[in-house]
Parts: sequence; structure tokens; C-alpha cells
Amino acid sequence: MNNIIVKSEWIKAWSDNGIGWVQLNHDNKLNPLSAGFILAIKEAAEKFDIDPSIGCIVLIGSEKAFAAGADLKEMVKHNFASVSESRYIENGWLDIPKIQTPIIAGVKGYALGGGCELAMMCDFIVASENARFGQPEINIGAIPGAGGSQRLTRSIGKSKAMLAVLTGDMITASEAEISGLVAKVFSNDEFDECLKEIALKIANKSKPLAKLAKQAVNVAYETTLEEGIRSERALFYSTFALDDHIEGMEAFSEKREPVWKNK
Ligand code: CO8
Repeated sequence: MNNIIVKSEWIKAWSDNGIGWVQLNHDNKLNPLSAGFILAIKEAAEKFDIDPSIGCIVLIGSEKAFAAGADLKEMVKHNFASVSESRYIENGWLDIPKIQTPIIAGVKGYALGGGCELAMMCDFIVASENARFGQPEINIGAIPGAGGSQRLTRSIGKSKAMLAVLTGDMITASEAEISGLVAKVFSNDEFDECLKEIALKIANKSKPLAKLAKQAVNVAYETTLEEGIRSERALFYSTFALDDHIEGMEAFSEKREPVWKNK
């Protein structure tokens, strides 16, 4: 692993009512993503992913930025050989999309380059109205490298993704909501409360059902419609093997709230 040190000191992690909060808390409030920082983010998220009391993980940054991209002070030292040999954007980065628990990116301020890519690796993005998204790599001698050209295109379509990637211009929160990059935008004042409300709603669902639902939607990202429909049907049938399926059905007919057993 080329002596990369996990920067756990730049992460604040706490749980609250079934929500696992992971805050990027670099001394530089722009949260520049170095190799050790992304490993710390991955480790914190993975800890919550295997915690049976957690039903939703939320990744947040500072007031100023979710993350303003790769740590350019680290990136400047790399050459072609060293990025390949150190697996620069493999360690940690490839693990975030493997998290099984629903994971939300809560974006305030900048989500640029690797920061935008990290947000897009989450299941959906909730933004405050001051959020700014972008893939500005073209301005610093590179192109997106952690999935930006692929996930942004799938998310907002070729035309808008090309505009963003070729100009490097930022996308405002309201543009991001209109184009579907962001699920919801809240005013800066309401953001923390509204984000928590959404996370709590998800955390209070049956955990195995939420994981199956997440898996079903993610298949749409990666395969043909025919294969996706087949996969969804198999996942749907598998819900009938859960105690929580029986509980959901019974609660509906008894006109009461379900009490999930999480199995
Ligand atoms: N990395 C390291 N340091 C940074 C970064 C960064 N990405 N962004 C800002 N800083 C530093 C600045 O150098 C400055 O440091 P100092 O005080 O020592 O001079 C400090 O943070 C404050 O920065 P600014 O004065 O520029 O703050 P502003 O509020 O004026 O501007 C911006 C904020 C708009 C975010 C601006 O700083 C900016 O444009 N930053 C660069 C954004 C960028 O280009 N991001 C893309 C990077 S490339 C990338 O992400 C590739 C992803 C590949 C995967 C990742 C692998 C690890």
C-alpha cells in the first residue's frame, strides 16, 4: 500500500438514532482528498456498514465544502509511474460504492473533482442552496479520474456532463436539482434538520429491505433493462423470505405501523 497512512484524525464519526454520521473534518475546511484521507473515509463508512444498529450512513463535510477535490499538494508530486504503481484512485475509492447500507452525501459548499465524484458514489445527494458541483480537472491539467465522466453522464445526461467536464464550470445547487444530480435542495438554514429527517426515515425502515431496494436501483446503473428487470424480480421474490415481509403485510392489514425485526 506504499506506506499510505490512514488519516483518521480528519474524520468525525458518531451514531445517532440508527444514523451513522461521517464528517470530513480536515484542518483545511475545503477537505482536500489525499490517499490517506480517502482511506479514513472508507474505514469510517465500513465500520457503520457492518454495525447492525445503523440503517443509514450520511457523509458530510464542512460549511465551506463537502470536498474541493483531490489534494493538489499531494497530486503535484505524482508522475505517470507513481499514480499507476500506488493505485492512486483505487485504494479506498473503489470500496465506497460497495457499502451495502444506504449512504447519503450531504453537500454544503464545494463538491469539486474528487469531491463531486465521492458524492456521486453515494446513493443520492442532498444539497444546501450554497452547494456548488463541478469537475474542474481540465483546468489543472487532468480529466476526471474517480468516475466523474461516467457517473455525471449517467446522472445528468451527455450534453450537460460534456458542458461541465469540458468547461470545468461549476453547477449551482438549483441546476443540480433540476438536472437530477441532486435529489433535494434545502435552504442553508433548514439543511441540517431536513437532511437528518430524510436519514432518519431511511434508518427506520427494515434494514434488509432497504439493502435489497438499494441493490435493485443500483442494478439499473450497470446493466441492460432486460437484465435489470430480471434482477429486480429475483430481489423482489427474495423479500418474501424475510420476517419483515410478513410483518409489513400484517401491519398493513391490521392498520398499524410495522415493527421491523430486521431479518
Ligand atoms: N487541494 C489542496 N489544497 C487546496 C485545494 C485542493 N483541491 N483546494 C484549495 N486548496 C487550498 C489552497 O491552496 C489554499 O491554501 P493556502 O491557504 O495554503 O494558499 C486554501 O486551500 C484555500 O483555497 P482558496 O484560497 O483557493 O479558497 P477559495 O475559497 O478562494 O476557493 C476553491 C475555493 C474554489 C475550492 C478553490 O480553492 C479551488 O478551485 N480549488 C481547486 C479545486 C479543484 O481543482 N479540484 C479538482 C482537483 S482534481 C481532482 O479532484 C481529481 C480527482 C481524482 C481522484 C482523487 C484522487 C485522490
